[in-house]
Amino acid sequence: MPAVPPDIAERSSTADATDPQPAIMPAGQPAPGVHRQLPDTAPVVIGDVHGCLEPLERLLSSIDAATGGTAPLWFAGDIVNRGPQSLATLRRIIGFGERAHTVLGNHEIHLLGVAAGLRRMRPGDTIDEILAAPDADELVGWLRRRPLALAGDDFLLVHAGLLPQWTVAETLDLAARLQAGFAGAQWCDFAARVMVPPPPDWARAHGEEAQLSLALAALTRLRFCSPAGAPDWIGKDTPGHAPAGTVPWFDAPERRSLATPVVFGHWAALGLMMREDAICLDSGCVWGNALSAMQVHAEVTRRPLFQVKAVPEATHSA
Ligand SMILES: [Mn+2]
Repeated sequence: MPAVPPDIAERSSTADATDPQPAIMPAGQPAPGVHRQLPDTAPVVIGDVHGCLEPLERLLSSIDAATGGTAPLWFAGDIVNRGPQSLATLRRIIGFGERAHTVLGNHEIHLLGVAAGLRRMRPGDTIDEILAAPDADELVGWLRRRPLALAGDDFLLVHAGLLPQWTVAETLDLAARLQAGFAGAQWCDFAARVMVPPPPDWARAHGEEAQLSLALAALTRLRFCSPAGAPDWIGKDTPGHAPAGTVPWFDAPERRSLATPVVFGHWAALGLMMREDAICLDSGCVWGNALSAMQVHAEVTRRPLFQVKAVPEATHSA
């Protein structure tokens, strides 16, 4: 297991990403001249939950208290597996209906692979309760219809990363083709064609299946790549321990998506990272650190951060 830094910032409820002052107006104190707050429709993006339902409930309470309970909830993927309550977490998120959206993470793709008979369960997997549920077909059906990328008003959400050659529009097109394949009636055949070792880089991805296999891998697993965009699929550590000849994907020179902020998870060793062009929200809840979320307004100075510890304070001592 890679070392996950324990130095997650201690934040009990909310704080602004860039301003030391809290971004949330105190309850009952509207700004002068404002009689009724309009609903805030900027999505709150939630990092990798991994079946950690109890911290998710505390985080949702904090989000709802600050935003009025109607803000769209966008999950960064890896909502299931590794943690203690994969099935209940999945049901909770499905239960939000149109309010919640999630992109697929590598753990959802793994689950789909197991469901399709392409993958075996691995040690530490906690997805068996989903596949054994009486309504497993419906649960798997819901998952395989989810997107691999979501466009906000002024940002893009993916689970892991983008290759430097992709524009945001090209990324959304690749993600839509993958989603259509997994949603289709022949989805097991489609999964067998794209859940394969991908070509080594985009320049050598010739043809539909080569492109989609590399797109699936990058969108759900990318961390490091060469400056020219050849992914390294092994390194999981911090950027300071990048495999030789690689950089974090978001630091690749001439990245064509640079003008649009990309929000992602997947990289627990990187942890919470808030830059204008790249925002990582995987703060390692399933490893005992914290669960993070950010309401992503277009304005950089209006992106409140929500964070709860994996274990509640009261039971943390002793
Ligand atoms: Mn992941």
